[in-house]
Amino acid sequence: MKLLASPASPYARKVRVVLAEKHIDCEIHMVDVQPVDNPVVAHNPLGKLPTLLLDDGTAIYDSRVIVEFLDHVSPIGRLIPEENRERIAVHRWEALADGVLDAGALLRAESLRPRQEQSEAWMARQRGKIERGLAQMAHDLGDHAWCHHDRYSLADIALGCCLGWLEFRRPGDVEWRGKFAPLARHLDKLSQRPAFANTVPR
Ligand SMILES: N[C@@H](CCC(=O)N[C@@H](CS)C(=O)NCC(=O)O)C(=O)O
Repeated sequence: MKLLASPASPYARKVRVVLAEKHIDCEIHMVDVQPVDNPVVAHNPLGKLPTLLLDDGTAIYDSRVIVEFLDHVSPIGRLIPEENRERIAVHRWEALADGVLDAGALLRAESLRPRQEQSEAWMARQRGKIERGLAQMAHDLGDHAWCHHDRYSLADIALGCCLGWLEFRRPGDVEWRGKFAPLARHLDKLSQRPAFANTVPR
């Protein structure tokens, strides 16, 4: 298996953390997706990272599909529960964390455009999604040890990758550490895990 990734991508980091936590061997190729004819397009029409290439040539995307696949590749340290409501609860965390990232990426892209072309209304819309998403996750996490019930799961990994990227890119200078203490505490705790420490975005 080969994973096409980039050192800064939070979605690819989610997959890299899952690979490490589950001790799955996989070659990781860092690719630049900025050029129009980048090497990902040959495997994924969307040209996005992460893309996982299986040994038979099958390409799997996006990150949510890849992590679901990987969790079944090895029974070691299951990260997604089997039971329907439990599984959906973990995927809901993931959808929220990824959704905050999506809004963060849009906010960042807009802020990199020439000042006179930037839409304040569009940026405020994305900022609202980020702030509401973080508020919901901080409320749900509260003073619990883990996002979902009493064990480490994909929900924690998705949240950690989301917060790590916010800290790295600071889209729109959204100040979240002071405002959402449970999230700051959780990121600090997750950062101690080798799977997170070895994949810090850069
Ligand atoms: N929903 C996708 C998002 C993937 C994504 O947007 N990846 C970015 C890198 S962080 C990318 O490849 N962007 C290149 C592009 O959109 O052309 C996932 O979870 O995998």
